Amino acid sequence: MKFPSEPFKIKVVEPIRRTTREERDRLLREAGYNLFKVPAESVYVDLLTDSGTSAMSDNQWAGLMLGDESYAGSRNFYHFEETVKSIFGYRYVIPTHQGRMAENLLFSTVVKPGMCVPNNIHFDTTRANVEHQGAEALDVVVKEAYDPHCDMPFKGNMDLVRLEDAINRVGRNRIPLVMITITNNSGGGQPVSMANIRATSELCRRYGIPLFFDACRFAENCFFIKEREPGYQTKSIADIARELFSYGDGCTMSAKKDGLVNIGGFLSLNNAEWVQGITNRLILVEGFPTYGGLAGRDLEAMARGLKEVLDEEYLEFRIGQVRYLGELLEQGGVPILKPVGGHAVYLNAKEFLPHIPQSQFPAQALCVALYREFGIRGVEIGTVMFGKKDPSTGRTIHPELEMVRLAIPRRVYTNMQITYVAESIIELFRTREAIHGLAMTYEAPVLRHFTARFEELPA
Ligand code: P71
Repeated sequence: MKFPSEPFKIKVVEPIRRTTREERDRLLREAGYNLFKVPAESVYVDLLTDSGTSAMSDNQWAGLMLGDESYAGSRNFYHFEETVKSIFGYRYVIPTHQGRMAENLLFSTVVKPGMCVPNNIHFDTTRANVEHQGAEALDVVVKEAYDPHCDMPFKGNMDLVRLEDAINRVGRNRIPLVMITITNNSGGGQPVSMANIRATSELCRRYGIPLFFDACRFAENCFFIKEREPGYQTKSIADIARELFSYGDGCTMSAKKDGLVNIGGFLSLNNAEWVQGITNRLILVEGFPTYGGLAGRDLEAMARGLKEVLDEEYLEFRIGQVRYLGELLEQGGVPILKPVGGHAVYLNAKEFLPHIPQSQFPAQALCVALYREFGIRGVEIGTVMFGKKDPSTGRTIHPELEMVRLAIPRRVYTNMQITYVAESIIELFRTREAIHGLAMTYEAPVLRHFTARFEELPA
């Protein structure tokens, strides 16, 4: 295995600043050991998220200059609409400023209190938007998704037995739609197979329940299908996408991922009645239906990005770069979540820092150490983000997985910078005994990971 060579050359450079360990130590103290509070300019390699952090191509930048900023009927909207229809195949296209607005518009129109929406694993914003309607967000992914060592090709698959049980338990009238997240972000960026999507679709159609995709990373999912699923090796990514979406009735998308833009999203679907309700709400909270909270130039960049992301040379580089980081880490003995997904490598903090109990936030401690020693920023996905308080005892219930996600922005970092990340983490692994646990000194009542503060515990 080698690094796939970059299928682009660099035309514009954005300088990044190296900081000293002393400076980073001070910034960490000021931030209460919360990486969300560290200024991005003091980060050398920023792997906090792959969302909205892509580098646009010269073709996309050129498109910005062709933005038509008319209030109604901008030409960029028609280009965007035609592009989305040609890839996804649904009748109506509704632009939004990002993914969670597409979710909000859909769920506020079709989800009622007491209902249930099954998904392989709901992403945070999707879960929050379902629950905001007074409904249950039910995760029905295959059980292997929760085992960090289980290496299988389509670990994002829906568990069809659990899905059918849920339909029978809840009743089909209380399930307004079923969703599939491609790739399954919360399970490690794992893909869903075409066979599983087809079978889910058949099950949903048998019960008369619409099927929707959370399509943020659809091109990466299609690339895995081409690579791993028999019968797809000679098909184009566009053909695979067309087949995949033909099994559903609509999708939500944050174009900040596979749309290769810094802002943008959309909702696309076939149901005319739903579109009417969604459009009315769109006008109230987001904007007129031909711009939906975006500038004309943003729509143009998104249309061009959605075409570029289907390019196989790009995807081979993209998936290959993420995978190679995983392989370098494995060769160095670093415990990671297997297999490596499409957009990120996850460090297994429980195994990386076995001397730190989960009550002392090992994944957060690992994030802190990675930034302090090497200027690299990852994100904690563990007790800080998902720990819950037992309402009767007040004690924390720890999540099963304690991870640090290293999400790779698209087309942003060179293979040499990725090598620096791998070497740094391997070095940190060698000296892991020196890393101490943390105590939380402040937490907000909801979404505490964004604003929590910590103190370092003595050795
Ligand atoms: C990621 C994000 C961005 C994020 C959002 C919230 C907290 C921290 C980071 C966003 C997703 C996603 C999926 C599968 C919908 C959204 C929302 N992911 N579905 O992974 O991964 O999209 O941010 O455009 O509203 O860092 P939006």
